[in-house]
Amino acid sequence: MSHSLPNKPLFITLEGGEGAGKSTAMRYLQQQLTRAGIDVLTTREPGGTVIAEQIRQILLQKQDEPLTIATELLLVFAARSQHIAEVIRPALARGQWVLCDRFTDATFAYQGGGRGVPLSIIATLEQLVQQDLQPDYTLLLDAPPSLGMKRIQRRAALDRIEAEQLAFFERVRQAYLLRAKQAPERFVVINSAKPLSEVKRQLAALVTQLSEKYL
Ligand code: Z5A
Repeated sequence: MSHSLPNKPLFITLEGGEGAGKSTAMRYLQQQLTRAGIDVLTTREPGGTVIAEQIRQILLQKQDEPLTIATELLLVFAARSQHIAEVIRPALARGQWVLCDRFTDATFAYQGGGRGVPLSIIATLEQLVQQDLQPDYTLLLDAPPSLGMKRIQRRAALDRIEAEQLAFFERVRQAYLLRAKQAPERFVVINSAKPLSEVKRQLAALVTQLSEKYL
């Protein structure tokens, strides 16, 4: 565990493939952090503001006109720019911790690993849109894509990205794992193929560690 100062509100992101359990983990973490007396704001990407949620619709809806890879990449960062300006920075400035379901690691994983966009291009857009803003911690919920897909197949319909082939999600997973390896001080990797009770046990331990360190 790294870097940030005590009493500084933390910016924590959750990442992982489809059905890895991010939303479930986020609800649980929010509960635990609130119980520890921390004022926490939860949000998600793409989305989190009115305009960013409109962009999310374009990104996820299946439409007759295919989105080019460049359009997808630019839309993801356009939504992020709104989200940072309207939600993330103001919350941190007010002293709230921010829990965000996906952030720029998702762009490196999906647009980089999945679609093959050169990582240097993503890094340039990251610099433009985020400047000095980086997550303090990133929880990577990691599970084989076949398991995640099985978990979400109970849903009514898959969105535009969920409808990709398994090989795409394998590349996404490997890109996430590489990011985690490259920044071990920021990433906490949780094996989310394990039963939910075990995942929650690890999340609770993390909350204890964070509150001891930062409160
Ligand atoms: N995207 C992108 O391409 N580039 C970017 O920069 C960004 C995003 C930011 C929207 O993501 C899409 O945007 C996403 C990437 C792309 N791709 N797609 N599609 P999203 O986060 O809104 O949607 P998602 O990834 O599809 O999330 P999800 O399907 O909701 O998955 P989840 O939140 O990780 O899973 P969950 O809802 O918590 O759990 C799924 C089910 O599994 C549920 O029934 C749980 O009860 C169950 N579950 C969870 N954990 C367990 C364990 N441990 N054991 C057993 N069962 C479990």
